[in-house]
Amino acid sequence: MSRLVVVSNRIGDPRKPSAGGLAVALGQALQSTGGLWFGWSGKVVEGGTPGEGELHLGHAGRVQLATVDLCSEDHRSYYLGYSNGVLWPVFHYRLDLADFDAGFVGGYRRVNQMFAHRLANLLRPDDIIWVHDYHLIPLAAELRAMGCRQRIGFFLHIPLPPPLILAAIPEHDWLMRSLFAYDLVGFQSQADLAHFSRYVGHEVAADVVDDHTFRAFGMTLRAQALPIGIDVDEFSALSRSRESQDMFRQMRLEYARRRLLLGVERLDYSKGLPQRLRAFRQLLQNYPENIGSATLIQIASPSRESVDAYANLRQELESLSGAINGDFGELDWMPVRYIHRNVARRRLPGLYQAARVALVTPLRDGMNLVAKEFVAVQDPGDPGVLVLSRFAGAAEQLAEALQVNPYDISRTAETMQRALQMTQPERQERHQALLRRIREQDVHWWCQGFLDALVGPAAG
Ligand code: GDG
Repeated sequence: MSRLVVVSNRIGDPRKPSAGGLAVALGQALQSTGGLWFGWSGKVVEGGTPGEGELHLGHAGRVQLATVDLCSEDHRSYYLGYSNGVLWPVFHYRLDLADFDAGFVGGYRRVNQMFAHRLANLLRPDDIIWVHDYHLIPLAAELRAMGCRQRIGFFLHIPLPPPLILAAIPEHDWLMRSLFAYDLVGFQSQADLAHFSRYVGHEVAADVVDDHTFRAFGMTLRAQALPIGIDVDEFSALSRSRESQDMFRQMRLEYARRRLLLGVERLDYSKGLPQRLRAFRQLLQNYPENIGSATLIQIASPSRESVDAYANLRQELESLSGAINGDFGELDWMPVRYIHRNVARRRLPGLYQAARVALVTPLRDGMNLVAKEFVAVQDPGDPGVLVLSRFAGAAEQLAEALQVNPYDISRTAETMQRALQMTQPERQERHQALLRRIREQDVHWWCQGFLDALVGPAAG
């Protein structure tokens, strides 16, 4: 059997429960083939030489781990600058937040070249290579330039925007051409795949052989929409842990007379947090029966704090939640509990179970796993309600959620009210359908589906 090689910007230790479903699923696939996981070590070396990170080799069970350090200049240009200052905002439709500083792309390319060099020395001829996410788009092209002929697949975890938004990136043609060095490219949703098809059809006049096969630059690429899932059993098992149950009991006790609405995400401008807080304020204004009762717990775990847009967002959220509490709060009730800290993964299921409504209302999201985690741990007899943005990739699969346009503040408030008032039979019916879908299309289905497509017949 071929060995699986996974390449991602950050690598996780698949043996740690804190690793999360993706690391666990990839870890299982890697364990079964005695595979290799390659990526950035997470270490930034002050004053090191650009493009010359040190390689470290280690093991996690049967999985070989290979990590590379970044010097501060590479971290600045490849990670903060191009990946998170250009690709992340543009791919989330936020041209206004993109910093097209010409210097960043050089660092992005240099680090991809360095990763390719370090990785190429570790490869075997029959390896299957699976590259993850926007940090590493040109990796296969760099590997091919060095003579690597292995099967290489790429999965984009974030959305792919429509062609005219993509075309705002000065290097868009180079990036998209780089994708043709892969044998298979996976997207989260049909919408992303449609954008890709339109881009290559119009911008590079690719020969669109069929819905999944594209020919350009003398290369043929297969592309597929394959929505990522969660490990439902692993996450349900986590809900039975002592920490999770303690959390659930504590929240139920503390909020016995209240109704909890919950948001959990990294603090990121793609997640629609200010809009959500405004909609919650309208809920209190328009439906005053919620005053003294509805409580929004918003966990916004720290993320990319050295990128300016994130610091501004943090200020905006602090000021919005402070204003709502000031305007509506009472001595024994605060409407918003805004927590800018990470919550231990083992406690999350208990929090999800205590919530009557989950608010998953990103402005744009590749998939959104929080929506699926919430569904996974609800009590089927008395489940909570999922309010989901139509702009999350998950909306294509989770049609039975209450879907909203997060830019439409008053309709979102109305939907929050509808969620709070939903009858038990309707909640049960919707939850049953959602649970079935996330079970059928879980993370193992996703992982196997991608690998089967990658090792299937060559595109030529
Ligand atoms: C990218 C794409 C796509 C959140 N806060 C805490 C915490 N989390 C965990 C959640 C969930 C994960 O982080 C977040 O995953 P999402 O999918 O919601 O969002 P991104 O981080 O933006 O992920 C996204 C995903 O990649 C996978 O392809 O779905 O669209 O943007 O698992 O539970 N975990 C802990 N404490 C927190 O405070 N422990």
